[in-house]
Amino acid sequence: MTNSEIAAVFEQVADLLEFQGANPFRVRAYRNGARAIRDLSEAAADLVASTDRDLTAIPGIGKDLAEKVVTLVQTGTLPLLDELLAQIPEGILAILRVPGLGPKRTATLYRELGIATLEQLREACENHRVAALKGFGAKTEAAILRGLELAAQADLRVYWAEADEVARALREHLGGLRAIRQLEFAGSYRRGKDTVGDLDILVVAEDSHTVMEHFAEYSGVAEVLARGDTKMSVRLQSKLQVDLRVVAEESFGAALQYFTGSKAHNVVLRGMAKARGLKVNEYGVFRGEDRVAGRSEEEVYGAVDLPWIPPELREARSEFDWAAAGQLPKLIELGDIRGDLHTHSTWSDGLATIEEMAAAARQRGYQYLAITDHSKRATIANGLSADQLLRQWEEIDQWNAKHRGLKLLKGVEVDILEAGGLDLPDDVLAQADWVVASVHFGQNQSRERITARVIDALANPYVCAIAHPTGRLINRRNAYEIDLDAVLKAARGHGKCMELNAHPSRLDLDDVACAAAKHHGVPIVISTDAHNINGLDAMRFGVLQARRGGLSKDDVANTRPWTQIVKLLGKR
Ligand code: DGT
Ligand code: CA
Ligand code: CA
Ligand code: ZN
Repeated sequence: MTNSEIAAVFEQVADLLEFQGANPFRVRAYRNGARAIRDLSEAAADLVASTDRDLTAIPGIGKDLAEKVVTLVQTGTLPLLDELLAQIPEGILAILRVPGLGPKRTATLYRELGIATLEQLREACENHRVAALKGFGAKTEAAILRGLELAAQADLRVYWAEADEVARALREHLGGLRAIRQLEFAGSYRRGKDTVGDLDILVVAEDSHTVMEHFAEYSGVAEVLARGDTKMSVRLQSKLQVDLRVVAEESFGAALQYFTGSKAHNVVLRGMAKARGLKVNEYGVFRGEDRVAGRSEEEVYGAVDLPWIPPELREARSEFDWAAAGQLPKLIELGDIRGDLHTHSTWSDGLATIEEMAAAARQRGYQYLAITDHSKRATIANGLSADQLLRQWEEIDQWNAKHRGLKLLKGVEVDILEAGGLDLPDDVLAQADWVVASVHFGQNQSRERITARVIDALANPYVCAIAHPTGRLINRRNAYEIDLDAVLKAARGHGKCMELNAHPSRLDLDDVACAAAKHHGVPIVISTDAHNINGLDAMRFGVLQARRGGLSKDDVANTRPWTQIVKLLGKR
């Protein structure tokens, strides 16, 4: 079982317990456990297999959860989950996954209206019986209908990070085969798209039969969907489909280019080739019958007088213009990042202490780390009052006095209140090194209201960046209504940054919005929003999205030393 699968089981247990009205602390333990496992940098299954490692050493994993991880890894199932599933109508599970409908509301719908299937839910919304329920209303009802749509799409695509987990495991599995001479992943996964529909693998091999046999033996394969001479498709237990193609060595570059896509990018490339009297397909570039290119991607692009284009840019946006003008950006790399400016500790809803987070940041070679715990409005996240925050900052001062190399920044993630304004007074914010502001409440307000709240926050002299600026949760919640163009202009005017939240479920701002920020001259700050040590490793997902937005090192604030960021913000 992969970490994502284990985490999904814990999330499901938490949902079902909450649906039943179980003790909130017990529910929370499972949610924290899910987060801890999802953020692990190594496979939980490997930890279980090794004799000298203790799962309870992972913050958020106590003795009970550790045992459950072992059970899951060893048997693939969890008795507690089976028990819960037996007690609850089957359709409830699907309802629980509908964006905007938490376990509490699902329980109300079941109790009051007897809703136990998605179909019943849709019907009740369409007949406005949901709006009539106490605590629901017309807006919520409309949101549930939108959620039903989103849920239907969400079943089809996984987070890039999940696809990456599978891709790595498959690469390891196939890598052991001597018959394979070259292997690359193509498709949306190679382009670093935030979600992936299926995985596409290309191999050059001495003998395709052996490769296919070995592919089918991968332990995660649930079903072989199709098998031909050169192509094979399987469905994994996780439901993800994987296509494997065996190609000739002299066609490898052409096939890699073709199957990396995007389709829109390939259409443009084919058009350019045609204008030169050439034909491009997955076998090569041809003039008449003659193959003039195909072994490498460089050859293929070279045939139409273009430099090689990084896969992340291949979306038929600006990449061909840039390439033709010799102005492809030098894309940012993970190694350019010098610090993380949005993280949590045990002071609010994090699972690691300030000291532990600091040690982890040093291990990652960072120069600075901002601890940005929640402000008090975020009650469910154990948000801090002004007094608590000032005490925390004293502790940070003391830490800095004792350590060299890493600078810990006194930060806060301050809530932008529903009625406008910030959750902390200016005289407190003034004492922080770094302030991110975020909308957690009032997300259903009108576009005008939310935009005005965010622009007001940008105007506050102590706010440095807006965190996860659109509030989207991939596959689970649409972005709230916000005029991003107006927000970016305001950010530019006030000399502020915008966050690219690197968490795989957020990636907010997304690639297109990052490009827009660059266009407006607004620096992006890539932050992990880590709630535990391993959460810091999400940085690479953020960097990947930034690359898709065409960002270079200079476009990203936290590639600079801290003193330069201070200058950038015009702070003293
Ligand atoms: P996904 O899997 O939905 O996340 O997205 P992709 O981009 O990986 O799409 P997929 O797996 O259907 O195909 C992989 C690539 O192969 C795609 O990006 C471009 C290329 N390709 C596949 N089918 C066609 C086609 O009918 N025409 C063209 N021009 N290219 C295609
Ligand atoms: Ca694909
Ligand atoms: Ca495919
Ligand atoms: Zn946060």
